[in-house]
Amino acid sequence: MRCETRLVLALDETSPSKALGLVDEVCGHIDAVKVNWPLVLSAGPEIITTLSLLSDVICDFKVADIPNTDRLIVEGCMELGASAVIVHGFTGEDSLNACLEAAGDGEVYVVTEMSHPGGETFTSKHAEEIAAMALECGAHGIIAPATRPERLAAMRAIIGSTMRMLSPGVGAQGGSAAAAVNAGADHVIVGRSIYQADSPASVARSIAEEISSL
Ligand code: NUP
Repeated sequence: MRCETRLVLALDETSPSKALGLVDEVCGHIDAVKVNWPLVLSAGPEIITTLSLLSDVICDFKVADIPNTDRLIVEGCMELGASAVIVHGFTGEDSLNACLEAAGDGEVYVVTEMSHPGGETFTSKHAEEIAAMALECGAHGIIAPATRPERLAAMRAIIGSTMRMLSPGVGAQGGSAAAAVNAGADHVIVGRSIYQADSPASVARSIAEEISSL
C-alpha cells in the first residue's frame, strides 16, 4: 500500500453505486480503500475487483478462524484483487501463519486492540502479546485504536519501525488523525466522517492536510 496521504477510506456505505461514486470523488486524497462486510454483503464480492481497478483494496474481514478456513478466506480475497487483508490476532500463531502464507504478495494486518469501548474488555489486555506475535510471524502491520493514542505509542514500541500501524477510530468514534499520527500511526482509517459528509472530498482533503502539516 502506498504511503502518500496516509488516509485509508473505510467504505462502509452499503449502496454499491454510492460507494463507487465516493471512491471516484475522494481517490486523490486516499492511499487505499478498506471494505468490510456491510458493503460486500450488499454489493457482492465482485465489488472488491471493481474497486481494485481504482485503488488498493484492504479486505477488513477480521479473519478469525482455524488455519484452513483462514487460508480459504484470504486466498479468496487475493483472487478477487485485494492488496491486503485484516485478520484477528487472538486466534494464535498457526492461524496467522496460514493467513500470511495464503496472502502471498499481499499484505496482512493484524488487529491488536479494537477501537470501540468494548475493545478494552478483552482485546486491550492481550494487545502487547498479539503485536509481538505479529512481528515475530512477519505480518506487514497491525490495527490499533486512534481512540486511545497512548496505546498506539505502546504498540509502536513493540513493533519497531518496519511494521505499519493502521489506526481506525478517527472522527465518528472520537479519535483525532493528528493525535493518532503523532502517537505513531502510519495511516488513519476513516469511514463515517467522510462517507456521511455533505462533501466527502473536502473532509478527506482536510484530514490529509491535517496529517501532512504535522
Ligand atoms: O478496532 C477496530 N475499529 C474499527 O473501527 C478495527 C476496525 N477494523 N475498525 C473498522 O474501521 C470498522 O469496522 C470500520 O469499518 C472502520 C471505522 O469506521 P468509522 O468509525 O470511521 O465509521
